[in-house]
Amino acid sequence: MHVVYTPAHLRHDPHVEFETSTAHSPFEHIGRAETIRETLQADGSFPFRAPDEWGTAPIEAIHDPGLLRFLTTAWAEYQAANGDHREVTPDFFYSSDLRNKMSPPTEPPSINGRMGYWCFETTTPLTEGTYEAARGAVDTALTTTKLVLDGERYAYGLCRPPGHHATSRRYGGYCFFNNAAIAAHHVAATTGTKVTILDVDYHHGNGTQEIFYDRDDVQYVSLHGDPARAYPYSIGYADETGTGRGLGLNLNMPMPLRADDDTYLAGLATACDAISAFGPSTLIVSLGLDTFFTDPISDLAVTTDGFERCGALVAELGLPTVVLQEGGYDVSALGENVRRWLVGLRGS
Ligand code: Q9C
Ligand code: ZN
Repeated sequence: MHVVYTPAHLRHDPHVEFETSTAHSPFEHIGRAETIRETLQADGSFPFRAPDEWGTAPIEAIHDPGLLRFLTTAWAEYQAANGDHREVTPDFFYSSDLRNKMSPPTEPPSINGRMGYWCFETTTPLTEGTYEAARGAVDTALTTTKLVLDGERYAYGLCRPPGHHATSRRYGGYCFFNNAAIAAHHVAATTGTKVTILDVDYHHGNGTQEIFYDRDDVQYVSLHGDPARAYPYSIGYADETGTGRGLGLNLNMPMPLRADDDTYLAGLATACDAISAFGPSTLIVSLGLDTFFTDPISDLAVTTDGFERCGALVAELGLPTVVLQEGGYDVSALGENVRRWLVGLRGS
């Protein structure tokens, strides 16, 4: 199984995250991807390659061109307007409720206003090289996808920053471009076949759900901490099943507090039944390891052995499978947890 990796992710290097009313060192940092790289390289059975360059067209197929335009220049524009800041976070968020009974909000002219127009929360700082890193993660996702379209059974893209919280028009949740959504659309658009995104990150992939909610060519299936208690709070409930042509093709499976391996795997088996019923040509896995029992920001209780069982259960679908990295914040265990999930998938 090939691993696609680029050091471009090192350019997204936040030192501060505003979360739970404190400024602290970020949970999402360069050490995450580096420990995964080191663990998979040390294993010796995962050949590495760099991504190809895909340009911006695949991003604009999913995201508002305004979001792309904003992210190319926002960090530099912020410096020019506000003086030197190592990293940049909005201090104002647009809400359509602010303009109740009026025309909907449009992109404001000032950089401070635009920060809050394109971003939806406070934990996702822009640093000097964030845009290049986010482009590298998209290139990684697309190159991993191409390996599978060209005939490899499995491939793993070490995407960082992650992607599944990024909506068609907003960034947040450590995510800038939705790597998995861009990959899924690429498969659907270039092959004319159906695709499933199976999202096993602890957090609901609100961005991916939003992007495909009305489409009948991409199914979204997610297991995640119940949004009644877990980020992103406002989305991810079981009664969100799709709309229009997409009705019935969005499956949310909120998980109870401290769900263990057996509970989680029972949910995953149900998810796999729904995937088989849809009959996709290709599976894209949004792989988060933040369901781990010692993850610092999550509350499920999956173990390292459980991750290998998850990979093996997904392999039983018998589908060409693109695995893309999302979250996972217990850095001491992250590399081994990814490795064991992939070992389970490939069967040895
Ligand atoms: N107090 C991913 O795993 N912070 N993103 C949650 C809870 C943001 C997670 C705050 C979590 C984003 C890709
Ligand atoms: Zn997550």
